[in-house]
Amino acid sequence: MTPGSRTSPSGTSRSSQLYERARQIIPGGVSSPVRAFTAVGGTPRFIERGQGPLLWDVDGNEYIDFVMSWGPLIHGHAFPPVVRAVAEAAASGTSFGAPTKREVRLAELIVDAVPSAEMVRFVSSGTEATMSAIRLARGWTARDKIVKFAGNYHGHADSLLAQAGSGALTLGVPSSPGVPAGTACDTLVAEYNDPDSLCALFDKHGADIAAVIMEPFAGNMGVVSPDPDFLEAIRRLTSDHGALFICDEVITGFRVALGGAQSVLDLDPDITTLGKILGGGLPIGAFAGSSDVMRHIAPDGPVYQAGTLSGNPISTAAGIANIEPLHQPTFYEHLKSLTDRLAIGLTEAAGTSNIPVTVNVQTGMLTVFFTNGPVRDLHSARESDTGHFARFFHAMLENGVYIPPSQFEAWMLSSSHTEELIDRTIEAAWEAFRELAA
Ligand code: HOZ
Repeated sequence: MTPGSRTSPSGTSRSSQLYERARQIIPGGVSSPVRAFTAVGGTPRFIERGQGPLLWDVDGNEYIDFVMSWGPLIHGHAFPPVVRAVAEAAASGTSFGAPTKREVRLAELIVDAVPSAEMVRFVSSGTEATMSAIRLARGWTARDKIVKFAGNYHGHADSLLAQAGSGALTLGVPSSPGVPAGTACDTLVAEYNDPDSLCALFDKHGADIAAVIMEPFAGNMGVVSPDPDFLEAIRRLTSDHGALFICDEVITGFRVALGGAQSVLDLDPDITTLGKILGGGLPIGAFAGSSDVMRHIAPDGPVYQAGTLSGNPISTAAGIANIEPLHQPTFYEHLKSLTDRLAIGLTEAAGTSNIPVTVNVQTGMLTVFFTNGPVRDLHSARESDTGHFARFFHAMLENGVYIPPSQFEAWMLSSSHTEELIDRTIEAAWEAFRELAA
């Protein structure tokens, strides 16, 4: 079938059967909540394989993929250098629990690319990266409280699940049961893009705040960009009060630019967290910062952090193979032009339907909000009509385009999305908006 054409010649019966089986033995039938289509209804597609920008489900339906494993696949599915690197690494042993040359190479790639990174510690996921960064900040400052922003998501560690975005927001459990009250009370929440709300927290708790953690371009309440005065306030208030600034670049790292959002926005964080693209689709995370701060981690320093699979040889091999090609001089120019082409096309398609839509875009990522906007924080993101989103999602899926099954996530592009496929996606959106308006 032609990508972007109507799907389901053979329906979704195999996905439905697998979903039924899965739900008997896996909560919600999925290994991560937002995959379950809870917010949009219907049957999650069980995926058989991916190639470049395309996905095939177990019923043989073909999709243009804008989930891209939620971000890691900056070159598309089954990127040959990553596939080769994984095969070669696996053939030499899948894990050693001892240092390897590849860890050193991948750490060097990070230090070269990410402006604020002087030293790096590898972990196995983005959640572990943010969790460890918080512990490091607490150990460094000898303080307990942290500040996060409403609608930002930093993985599912206890201290970070307060007014959290992503699946937590999608499912309406932004502050999860199971987080001890004693932990929750050390997490303070300010409003994104609202320097006054951050200032108020520092006025009251300044001497107890270990760190402020933020998504430099938010991706987990949909794509939202920061105002310059908001960024300036974070750096000024953390510096003035002796707190650390943690920049969570798990999504934006290597996506919006080789040096991440901090290179685009001219930020100078104390700690940066990374994941996703860093592993090319294999599990990995990292946190990085100045040597001073990073040497506070064991065994150089007293803050304990460890992991059997940390710096895993297959993940680091995949990471190197994923990141080295990002140094091509026109890589990000090309990715930006594809993303802008899609954002403009989607905005024009929506314009014909009189359905209020705001498209927020950064290089390699965008979100279509069903509201007049502007969308600049959690409050305005929540103005989006999620009923319209659900209908749009299914119309796109039926037209062979697979986007995140939640209003509050980012569409992810890769260098493998050709202009032709972007234009087919825009055609599918015209059709979807026509259906919505009817
Ligand atoms: N937290 C991811 C989206 N921002 C979702 C991960 C997944 O479901 O795979």
